[in-house]
Amino acid sequence: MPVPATDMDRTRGRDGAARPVGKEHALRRTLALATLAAALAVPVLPATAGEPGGHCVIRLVATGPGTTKGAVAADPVVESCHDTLEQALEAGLGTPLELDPTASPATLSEQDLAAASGDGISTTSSDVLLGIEYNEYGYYGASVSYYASSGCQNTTWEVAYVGNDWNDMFESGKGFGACDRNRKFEHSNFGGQSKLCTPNCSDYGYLRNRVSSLRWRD
Ligand SMILES: [Ca+2]
Ligand SMILES: [Ca+2]
Repeated sequence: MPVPATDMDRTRGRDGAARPVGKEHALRRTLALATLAAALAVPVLPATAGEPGGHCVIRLVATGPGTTKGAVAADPVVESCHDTLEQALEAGLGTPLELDPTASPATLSEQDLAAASGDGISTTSSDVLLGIEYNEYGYYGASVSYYASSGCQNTTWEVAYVGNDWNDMFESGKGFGACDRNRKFEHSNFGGQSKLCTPNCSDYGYLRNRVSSLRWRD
C-alpha cells in the first residue's frame, strides 16, 4: 500500500531520525487528535473551577453520622464542571432544562427548575439539588451545585470541608430541596463564625471568601 505523500514528507525529522510512517503515523495522529478533542471536550477541571465561567456539579456521598442529631456527614465528590450554570444543572439533575431566557442565577428558583424540566424535579431521586454556592456575591460568577440522595425534608446534610478548590471562595448562595435553613461556616468542621440562610443569602458579608464548611437544614 503506497504511503501518502504527506507521510512521505515526514518520514525523517530534522535530525534525520526515522519518523513514523503509514499506518503507525496515522494511528499516532489519530490518537493525538483524539487527545486534543478530549482536552477540548473536558469541562473546566476543579483546579480552575474558581475561574469565571466554571460551574461544577458535586454529589454528596454519605460517610456516617454528622455532628448534630440525625445529621449525615458527607464527602463532596466533584462529578463534572461546565461552561454555564444551565449546563451544570442539566448534568446534576439528569434532565434537559428549558429555562426561561430571562432566568438568571440571581432569579433562579425551585419553581423555575420544576417548570423547566419536562417531568418536574423529583425530590425522591438521587439527584436532589440542595443548594448552589457562588464565587461572587449577588449569585454571580463561578458556581458549585450540591446534590444528594434526598432533600432536607428528613435529612440534615453536612460537609465538614468544602475542599481546597473552593475553600474561602463563596460569597453568596441559594438553598433548594426544602433546605429552607442552611448554614455556612467560617472554618472547617463547622467552626468559627456562621451565617444562616433561609434559604438564600445574596451576600455572606463577613463570611465572604471565608466559607469552609456547609450544612443544609439547620
Ligand atoms: Ca469569591
Ligand atoms: Ca475559611
